[in-house]
Amino acid sequence: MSTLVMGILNVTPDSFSDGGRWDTVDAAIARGLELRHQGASIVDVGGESTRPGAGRIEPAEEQDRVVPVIRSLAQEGVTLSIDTMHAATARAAVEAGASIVNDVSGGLADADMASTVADLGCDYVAMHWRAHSTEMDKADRYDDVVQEVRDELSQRVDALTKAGVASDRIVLDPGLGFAKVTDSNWPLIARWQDWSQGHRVLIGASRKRFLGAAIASGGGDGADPSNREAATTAVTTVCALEGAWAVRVHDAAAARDAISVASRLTTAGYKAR
Ligand code: PMM
Repeated sequence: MSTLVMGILNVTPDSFSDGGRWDTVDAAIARGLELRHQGASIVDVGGESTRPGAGRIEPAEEQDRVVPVIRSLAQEGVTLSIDTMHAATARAAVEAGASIVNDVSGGLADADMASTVADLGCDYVAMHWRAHSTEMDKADRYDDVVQEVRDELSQRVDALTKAGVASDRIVLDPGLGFAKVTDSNWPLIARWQDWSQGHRVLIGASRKRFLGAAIASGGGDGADPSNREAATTAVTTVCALEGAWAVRVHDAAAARDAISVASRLTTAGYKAR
């Protein structure tokens, strides 16, 4: 099956790349429909920013932001994931029509998450995570980043399955940019089969800082996240060639086109490792 596009819909005033753009319900619904039109098979709705240094918000405020948007987009037939670390928000979102819980903490931030997801019986994205946004850059300390991410994700899978989440419901994500400032990110993209342990894989590289650093090393201007789209699309192409389940992106049309190119190459005989 070809790689899916997960379009990012941050209903937040302060996300690093698109904060404040879709923070009214009507603007968010219009953006969700636009993402679908541009090729997103899934729209990922988030109400709490996880950009480096961001503070937490209460679940009630988060739900006020995301639930009306999810309810309306679900009525339009859009497949939705809820980007949350709060079990209560995961439940409210699934009850409003979301079918995937996307938890950047892999269940570490809320002790009720695993049992809630088991009860909901939905797909669950467990992302590699070490610390909240105010602390995460300091947690970029690895002897062997691929092995450590593999081990830490494996512990999350064990905890989730013990709580009753079906193993085939769990999607793994390396958490690019989370406790990974620049160089730690690349081996996780280059060698994702070495940490994914047979699970479906989601990669979220879109417009992140480590791409800015790569762009600068090639003489480009990567300081502004909006200049990182071509680099994002390059990562999407590799992910699609290598058979990732989905990519989480801001520009759904660019990802859709990159996946179409990868699919032609695969048909023409390109061999993934
Ligand atoms: N990155 C962000 C937010 N949520 N979820 C998953 N599964 N993977 C990611 O890499 C990820 C995420 C931060 O990016 P944003 O502020 O552009 O949403």
